[in-house]
Amino acid sequence: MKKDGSGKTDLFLGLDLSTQGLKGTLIDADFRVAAEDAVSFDGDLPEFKTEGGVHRRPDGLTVTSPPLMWVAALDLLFARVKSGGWPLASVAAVCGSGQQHGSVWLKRGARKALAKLDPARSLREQLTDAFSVADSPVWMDAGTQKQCDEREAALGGPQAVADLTGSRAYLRFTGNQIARIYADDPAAYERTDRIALVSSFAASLLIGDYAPIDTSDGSGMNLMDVRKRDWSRAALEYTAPGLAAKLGPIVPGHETVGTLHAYYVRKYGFSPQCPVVAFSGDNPNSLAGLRLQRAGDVAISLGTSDTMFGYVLRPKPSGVEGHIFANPVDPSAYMVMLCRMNGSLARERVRDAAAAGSWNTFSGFLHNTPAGNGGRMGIFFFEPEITPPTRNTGVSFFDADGKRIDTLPPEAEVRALVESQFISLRLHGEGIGLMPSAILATGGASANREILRVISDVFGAPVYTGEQTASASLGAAYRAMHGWMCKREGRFVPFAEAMSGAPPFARAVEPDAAAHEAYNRMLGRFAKLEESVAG
Ligand code: ADP
Ligand code: XUL
Repeated sequence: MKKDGSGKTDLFLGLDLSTQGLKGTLIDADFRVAAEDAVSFDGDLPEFKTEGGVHRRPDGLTVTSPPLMWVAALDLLFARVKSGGWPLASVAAVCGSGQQHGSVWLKRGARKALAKLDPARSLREQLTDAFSVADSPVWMDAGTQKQCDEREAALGGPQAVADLTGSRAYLRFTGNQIARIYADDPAAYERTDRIALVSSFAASLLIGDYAPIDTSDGSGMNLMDVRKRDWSRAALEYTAPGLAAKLGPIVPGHETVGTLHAYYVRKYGFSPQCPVVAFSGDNPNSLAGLRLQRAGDVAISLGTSDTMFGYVLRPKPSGVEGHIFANPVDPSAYMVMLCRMNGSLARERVRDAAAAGSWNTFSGFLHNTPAGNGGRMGIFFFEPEITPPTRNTGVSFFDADGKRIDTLPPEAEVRALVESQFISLRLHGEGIGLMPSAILATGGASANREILRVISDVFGAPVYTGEQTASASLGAAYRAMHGWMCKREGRFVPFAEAMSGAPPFARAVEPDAAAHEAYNRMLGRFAKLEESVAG
């Protein structure tokens, strides 16, 4: 899959419309990153007066972004990369990513405006009047508690909502945001012709028509039947009248949704007939970016918070925690995701308190203490935790008999922290069907081999590393390549096959059988202690 037949090298473009900016990543057919560039909303488009890409209302709950800013960013990025010499005529396919859950409200007439985009004028000029809601709610918005409670009550409780849609009702999930806008401003809802996600909106700009939502990003709405991968009539009913028509169709992530509008061909020099593959959410794109490709492949991103997500065939939706999404690269699989708040920031706090602020000392303590910590355990909720959900904060230590104790020696405290983080991830992951057979570690703390060793032993799985971080724009570029292959071959090409030429990840740590056994024996006791602290 090197050449496109015309002798030109095929390039694949991934875009990422995130909270703070718009990024583009161009890769070649050998999976090498050929170029990257980005636009920052605050810095490059100051007239929209965003902070971190958003507007926060004084109520402390409502967080929005102007969709016209996203429109302006697209022209700005393309103008920049064109003048930077990117060979846009060699782009074989485009795909993209959007922050999850945010919605874009297009009013009647928008479809026509998209269709007749004129390269002599800017996108922004031509789409100023396209929106029925000028400020789009984004994923940080938390003003929908009432709608979430109503949804769960109407559909039979949190577990029933999770069984149906993949997640219990969450404040940021789009269906609850839609219900709120309908309640607050029914006239705006009435004026609306199409409600897009940030991802499908960006794709719509590119094809000059309404692009369908993909099933993976569509899973972040509390509106889709996650097993049937189609809108749930019951879930739509409790949201707003006539919603199905406003949402339009839903398609699997590998499908092509159209070709680039002539606007981009004439203005920026893209080749005519360049296919646009369905855009998806940033987390689904990160799964593709890390090339998870078979059931049991799991990524653990050790950033500010720790996120674990994986490629799963048999998920177990939870009414308490975690998310089940349709898998963006496999129409018969799922993506399961969990987030722990107390990740790197907790490790830094214990490093500072117990290891004199040194990662070296911290790692040395891990190296010199036994797996299982002689039965001593700690539960560390410096911040209210998401998994398990709790508002209780504080640190609790326990001796080998499960009795509370005030302190642990520094080296045991470091071990107690790291073991608790990953035993907890394993427990809660198993609860929703995440059982890793191979783990790809990314993010800042994946540089720490002693932490990787604990992860490998807790899960009993090898840990791989790569230079790659969980990058949504790179994932979008891979998905552009995948979708392009599916279209070219007229069949569903397994993602593993599409990615077979990519450089392998390095196998960093093998699990130790005895250590893994020690952790297996700790699980039950840990679960009880964690529950007693979380309440
Ligand atoms: P984010 O993308 O969430 O900002 P990163 O993935 O860049 O986070 O990770 C940054 C974190 O990595 C820092 O907060 C730091 O705690 C952690 N980190 C960096 N080096 C090490 C190390 N050697 N051992 C453990 N943690 C580390
Ligand atoms: C995921 C979520 C965030 C946004 C960020 O559920 O809300 O990760 O997708 O862009």
